[in-house]
Amino acid sequence: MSKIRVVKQVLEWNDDVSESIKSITSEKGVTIINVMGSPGAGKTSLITRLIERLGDKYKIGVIEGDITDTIDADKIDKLHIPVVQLQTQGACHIEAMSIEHILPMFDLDNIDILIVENIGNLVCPAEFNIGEDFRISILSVPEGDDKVAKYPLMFSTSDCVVMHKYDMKPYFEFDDVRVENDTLDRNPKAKIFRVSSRTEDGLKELCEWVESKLK
Ligand SMILES: Nc1nc2c(ncn2[C@@H]2O[C@H](COP(=O)(O)OP(=O)(O)O)[C@@H](O)[C@H]2O)c(=O)[nH]1
Ligand SMILES: [Mg+2]
Ligand SMILES: [Zn+2]
Repeated sequence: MSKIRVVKQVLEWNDDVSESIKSITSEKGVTIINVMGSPGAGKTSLITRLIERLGDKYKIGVIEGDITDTIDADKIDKLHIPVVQLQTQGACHIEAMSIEHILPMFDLDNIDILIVENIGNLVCPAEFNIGEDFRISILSVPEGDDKVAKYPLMFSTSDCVVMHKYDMKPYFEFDDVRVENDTLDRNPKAKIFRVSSRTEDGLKELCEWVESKLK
């Protein structure tokens, strides 16, 4: 019988680090939310709205994941929220090791919710647990109603799917029922919200759901 030790690169030790982040945040009562979606789906806009609506009641911190620059972190900083910009320098997803490294930069005794804006990408961010308590995936109306079927992993591993920019629906052939069915077929427990960060429709319901998921 073979005694060769086998280690599966990255994903296996990524999960170990993810679990160690979870034990730290459990002790500190911090809820980590992993926000994923394409570039331009409205991740930063939605996070801003969540901060506006929940920021009086909860202490919120943000990790902004981007390939380069501090454009999104600058926006969050204006809200007077503790924020760290993670620059992946080309990598197209966030790994748990980066979150583990950044976590001590926050005063976790004074954070209830840590929101992570993942790299804009519908593919590999979904493959990496980052110590999150739950995942919100955003699919905006202009991206098209076939994206759950074409990029199933992200939507099937998310606790919540936001159909975003819902104010744009009259201008696109976007079948919201198809998105809902494509999601629920793969992920029957997913919560689905139709939201506009512009008109703020649907935000109240989303915020109530987020609150129900906090530690
Ligand atoms: N019509 C409409 N535009 C939105 C909405 N949310 C965001 N946007 C716009 O979409 C663009 C990308 O938003 P951003 O939040 O930067 O997306 P991110 O790249 O996913 O973080 C910006 O021009 C926003 O003003 C929305 O609910 N409705
Ligand atoms: Mg952004
Ligand atoms: Zn990637």
